[in-house]
Amino acid sequence: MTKPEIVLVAPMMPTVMTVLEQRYTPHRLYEAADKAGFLAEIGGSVRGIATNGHAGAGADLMDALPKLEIIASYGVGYDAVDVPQAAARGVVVTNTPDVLNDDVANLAVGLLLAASREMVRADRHVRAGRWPDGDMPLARSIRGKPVGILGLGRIGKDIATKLQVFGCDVAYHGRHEQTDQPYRYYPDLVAMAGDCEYLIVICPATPETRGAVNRAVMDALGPQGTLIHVARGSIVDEPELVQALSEGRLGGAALDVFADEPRVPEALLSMENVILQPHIGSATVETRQAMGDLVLRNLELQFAGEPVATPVAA
Ligand code: 8YV
Repeated sequence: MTKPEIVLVAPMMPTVMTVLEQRYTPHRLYEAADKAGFLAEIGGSVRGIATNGHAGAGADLMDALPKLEIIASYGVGYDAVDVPQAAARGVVVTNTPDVLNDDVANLAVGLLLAASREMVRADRHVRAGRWPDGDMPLARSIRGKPVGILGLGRIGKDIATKLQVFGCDVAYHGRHEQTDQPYRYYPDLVAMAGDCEYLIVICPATPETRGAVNRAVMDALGPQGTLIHVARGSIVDEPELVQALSEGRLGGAALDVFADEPRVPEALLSMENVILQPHIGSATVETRQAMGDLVLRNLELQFAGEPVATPVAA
């Protein structure tokens, strides 16, 4: 039997790629210099796309693949996939929910701890040989501190559970109150930010959440407040963030995601009160393997004519 043909928009980890190569005929779009020419050559027989949360899949790519059945994305956020276009063509879209909750939540909590204890600044203090000249200023404890979570979804709930172990006072904002959750709900994001010392952003990127963390939210969080961002760059107004930090209207930030990755605003690079990460929320061997396994499972089910495991709602 001939193997189904797949377009790979971005690579996955090597163990996943090995299985993919055994089962399918992969076409590596990310290696092609002339992408349009490459697609014109192989596009006619391709039945699937494997992509990731960053690269996604747009209508142009779908246009080049008339036999396309499935877009399997290696990530939970699917804002870079044109889901309405896929739905209009009867193309199934899948993502990798749940399997990455633990590690993304760990990064968010790790950033909160690192920011509150100034761990990155302390590391620089030691490396620069400044310790013999004096101790670091005292940092702040997180016990009892109000932490607001923007987006109490799967990962947000995991973050909240973990923060309870540290004794934080957890609140959340989202579209709806979740009455089965023990945390305080704020229908208004600015009001929550005003009452919190830390704001953790972990909601999906949608047209509604674009720029949701704006100047008013940052000013409400204030000079004693820290923004922790592990969702998508588009949710935070990045130029406003840079300005709020440089003017001292916002106390600090710990950022894993940016508006134009892998580019990071120059001004952030020299700020002592900012921690920068290169979008590594799900980047562990175990989680990336689990994400890859789910991509493989969805492709397998689709080509077996069965319902996929984790479809995205159109
Ligand atoms: C990945 C992510 O960075 O799941 C997401 O939405 O942002 C991440 O897990 C990405 O999709 C993998 O390349």
